[in-house]
Amino acid sequence: MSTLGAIREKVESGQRLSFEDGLTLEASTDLFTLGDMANLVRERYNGNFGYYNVNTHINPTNVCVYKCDFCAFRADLGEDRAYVMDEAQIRERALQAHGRGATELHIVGGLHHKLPFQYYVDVVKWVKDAAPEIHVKAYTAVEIEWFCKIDRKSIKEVLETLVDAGLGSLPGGGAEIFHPEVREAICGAKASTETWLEVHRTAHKLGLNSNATMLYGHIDKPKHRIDHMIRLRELQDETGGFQTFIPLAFHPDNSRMDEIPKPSGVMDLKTMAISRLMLDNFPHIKAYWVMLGIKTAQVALSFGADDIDGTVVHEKIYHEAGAETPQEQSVAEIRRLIVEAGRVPVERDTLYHEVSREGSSWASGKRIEVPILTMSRS
Ligand code: V47
Repeated sequence: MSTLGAIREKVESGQRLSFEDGLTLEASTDLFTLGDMANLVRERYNGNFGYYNVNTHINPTNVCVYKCDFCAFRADLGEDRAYVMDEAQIRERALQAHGRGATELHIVGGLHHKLPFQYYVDVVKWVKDAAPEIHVKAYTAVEIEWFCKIDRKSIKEVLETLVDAGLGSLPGGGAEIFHPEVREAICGAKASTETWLEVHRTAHKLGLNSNATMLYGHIDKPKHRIDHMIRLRELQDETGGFQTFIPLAFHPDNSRMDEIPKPSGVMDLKTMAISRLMLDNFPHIKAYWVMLGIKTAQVALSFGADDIDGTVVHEKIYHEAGAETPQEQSVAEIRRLIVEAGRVPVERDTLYHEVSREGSSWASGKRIEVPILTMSRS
């Protein structure tokens, strides 16, 4: 077993941490040391910047063929709370987002038993037609696999069709926990680990960037989380296409795992710090305020995170699962929280270009350069 002292030496000299190092970090209760090491890496990669964006979510349908144990959002066909957004609603949401200055629409939803792939393609087209400047970050790898199944197409063909419709990048959802001991227990029916990774590999080869997530704080154990991060790190070594890692804290309410307590504040900050330390080739680590709560997200800016996501508006997946955060944060409030945490607020677009705003319009400027160091593999 490695020691925290030996790990600090590795971190300071930019050496890659091993699986065993990850377990040592997980076993430690020395939160300040973990945070301090993560902060070193965070500042090495992102200086003093604290990124945010102006975005909105659209969940086009909550009807889903799968019944993942952790999900409080899904509905069955014919259930009272089941819905499918139509063209007018999607266009209205895109126009509303545009009117509020959003640079990004985050679109994810259920895998509807009856909707054809064309509906999901049209959703992207309707948004781009209504608000051409908006970046569409849409459809998790799980949805992409579903589209392959219902339309008998390869991953590459599905992604190319969506790119032609206006898709800009892939969000990181659906990753949950890759280790089979956990994946099979909580969401065994949906896209396998290999498929999730293959979708992102294919997207990166097509020149699309994507994010990655990890759903923690349910039946997962330290070895599962470290294994998850190492699988992502290996794919990132291969493709370099991931932008941001987002550890997602499990919200139990209204799910089939509602007997499990929410992860604690210590676990949230530890997981953030360990993510920053293990994922040495990911440019960004996001503290998604919707699920962490705005107070923990703010503190996380000193525990490895450099980004707190966006204004959000219309979030359903967490709010159905008991998130008590508001639906929306104003830009002024996000900036205030970042400044108070001692960071310099930078509005970014989805691909980490700095956004400059003059009057009511916005323009993406230069890509924010992140000095990814070559890690020594020892
Ligand atoms: O894959 C579902 C998670 C994810 C619950 O890419 C739950 O920028 C906790 O991936 N408790 C979707 N988590 C959200 C997502 C995301 C969020 C923010 C930013 C980005 C990005 C991606 O939400 C799902 C699942 O892991 N989830 N139900 C729940 N009860």
